[in-house]
Amino acid sequence: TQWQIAKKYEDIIYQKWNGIAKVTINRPHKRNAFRPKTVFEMYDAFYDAREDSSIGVILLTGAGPHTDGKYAFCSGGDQSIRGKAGYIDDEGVPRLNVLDLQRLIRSIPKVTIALVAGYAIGGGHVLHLLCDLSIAAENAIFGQTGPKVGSFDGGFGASYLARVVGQKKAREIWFLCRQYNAEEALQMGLVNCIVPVEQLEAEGVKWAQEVLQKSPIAIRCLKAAFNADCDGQAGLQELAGNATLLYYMTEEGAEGKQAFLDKRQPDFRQYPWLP
Ligand code: 2NE
Repeated sequence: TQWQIAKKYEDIIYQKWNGIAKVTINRPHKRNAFRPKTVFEMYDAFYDAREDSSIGVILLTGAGPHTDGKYAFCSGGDQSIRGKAGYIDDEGVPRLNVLDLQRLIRSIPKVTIALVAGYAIGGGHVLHLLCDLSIAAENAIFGQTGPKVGSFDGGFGASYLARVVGQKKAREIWFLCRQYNAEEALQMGLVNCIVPVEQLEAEGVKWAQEVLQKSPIAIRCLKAAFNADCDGQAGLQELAGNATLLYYMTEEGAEGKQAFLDKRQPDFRQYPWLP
């Protein structure tokens, strides 16, 4: 792979190659904990990937190993800048902007794949959870810490986790704040496969290339359908948005618009009332 830098950022590395975008959290000295700036940059990169029609798959990963040899995907919110009402940005504003990023990852009509080496902890664990697929390195470690560090994620972090691993396991993960290795994560359906750490990116690229050979509209509708089952009216909006997109692409849909522009009555009689 010959990754090309797509845009320069401070806290992340954003690259593209052959239909794949790669977002790398680049704060290894903090186990890739995110501050508001990190999240704004990730949001910007994911938004760019969403807008770029040549991109079908987005890989999310963490830079590493750090100088101490340890790997991390992401260790959640940067506790050193956590203030009284959120994570403090450069202007002194307290933020929980990772929630915006969560929704974007969830609804982006492309396939997101988390490549997890080392720690996926706290809000970092939720980010991998929200990706469509997760590939773990053998050294991956998963867990939530909220109740230990005075935080919690009662949104996707609780309800979607329970959808993925089941209610009992999700409650265990949050109530006991244990750490789980890659094998345990695979057993509970939290990751799709495990590979040696040196093969992690190659495996992610391989999965991405398989996805890229598939029909973009089929994939986007399936992603929206999987989301709709869990996401209430927001999920239905996503799914219905895809139905509208497909309708616009039909002659029948175009006739309505054309008739308006032509200042005539629309002629829908040529289109069948299918069974
Ligand atoms: C990730 C973990 C388990 C790694 O442990 P270990 O022993 O391998 O590393 P160590 O020494 O703890 O960390 C290395 C350096 O990274 C910093 C540490 O402070 C340390 O810095 P120095 O002492 O070398 O200067 N570091 C690691 N994680 C950090 C973090 N999240 N914020 C700031 N600095 C961090 C271990 O480090 C750990 O448990 N980290 C904390 C995990 C955590 O509790 N994250 C926050 C959860 S809450 C959250 O993310 C959240 C939410 O619940 C709701 C909304 C939004 C966010």
